[in-house]
Amino acid sequence: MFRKSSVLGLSIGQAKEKRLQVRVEKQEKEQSELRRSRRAFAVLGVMVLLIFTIGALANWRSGNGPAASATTLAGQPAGMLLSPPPTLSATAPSKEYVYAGSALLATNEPFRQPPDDFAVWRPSSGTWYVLNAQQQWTAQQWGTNGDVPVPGDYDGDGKTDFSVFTPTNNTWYISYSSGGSTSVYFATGGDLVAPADYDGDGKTDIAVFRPSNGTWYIKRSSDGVLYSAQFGLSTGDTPASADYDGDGKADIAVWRDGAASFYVLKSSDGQIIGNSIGQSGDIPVVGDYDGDGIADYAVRRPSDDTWRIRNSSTGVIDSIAWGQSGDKLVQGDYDHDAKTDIAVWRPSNGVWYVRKSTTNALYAVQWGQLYDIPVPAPYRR
Ligand SMILES: [Ca+2]
Ligand SMILES: [Ca+2]
Ligand SMILES: [Ca+2]
Ligand SMILES: [Ca+2]
Repeated sequence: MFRKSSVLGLSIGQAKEKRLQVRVEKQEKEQSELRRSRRAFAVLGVMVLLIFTIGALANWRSGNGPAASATTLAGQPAGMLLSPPPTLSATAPSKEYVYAGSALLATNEPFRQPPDDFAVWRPSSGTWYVLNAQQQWTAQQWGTNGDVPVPGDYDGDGKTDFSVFTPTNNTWYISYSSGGSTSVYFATGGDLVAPADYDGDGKTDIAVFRPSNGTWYIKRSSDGVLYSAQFGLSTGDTPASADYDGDGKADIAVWRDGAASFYVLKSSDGQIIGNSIGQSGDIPVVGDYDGDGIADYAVRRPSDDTWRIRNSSTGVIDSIAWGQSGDKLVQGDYDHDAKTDIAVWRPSNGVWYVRKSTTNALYAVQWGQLYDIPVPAPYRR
């Protein structure tokens, strides 16, 4: 040992040290191999995950993509109910009911809707201008001249998304407030856009009413399935979707001008109800004016600028003159009391005239200019 070590020119101590060094080097080599194999495993894992994600995305795209819905939509014949009504979700009701014995005393909304922001969309530049209650404003370009603004909360994050519908190619373009965007081919020429949350999942559903066959086509956000229902006439009916039965789902509904009536297909039980109010020539201005969570039938008469609102909680019709000829109707909850406020926007001076439901007093705000399109909603930017 000594000699060998001597031959190598090493002392015993040096030899021990050398052996130790070799051992350490060997351990290091093993550890480095282990690290390499772990790295390889990690890379492999990431690749597998990536492949799955791409696959899932591809599936999602093919399941929800424009082509799929376009084909189905174009292929829908006119007629009666073309597919079964949406199934009621098993989720809890959106309200708390307060009882005294069997008598319903009140309903408490656990999640109060955010207030509507003053907002306009400028066709010339495709820009959205939003002014919130704190007088802070924001602007975002989305859409081009000729588009129809279709604001809604399509991603369900509680913030309205800047969105437009392009009639020339029947495509919806949505800029999600949560990030990203999408385009969906959904409609044919002559369709009237009617986005609302029909399946009650908190996300706005892309939807149209087709006057030519009196049929509604709804792309349900909850499962991406196309739902269609024949409801309405080819002439004189205007979409008036809202939640009239208070189950948290928008109901398919029309305002029939010739009959001066609203017709509603209730989401809760599939029953059809009719309700006459006002007269032919009136404009529907549905909203929850009494704040009971149920949409109120309401119309505004251009000839006398009077709003006629049937309060769902009492059945009483309020008649209130508000605005003047040429004003755009922009009812919404601007004072944040969960009650819709009567409101108009005047194109000539860009002023919003709001009748606050809290005090019935006028609240006027200048926001927007001639040729803008008012698009009030809770953008929360
Ligand atoms: Ca949103
Ligand atoms: Ca929905
Ligand atoms: Ca409903
Ligand atoms: Ca209000």
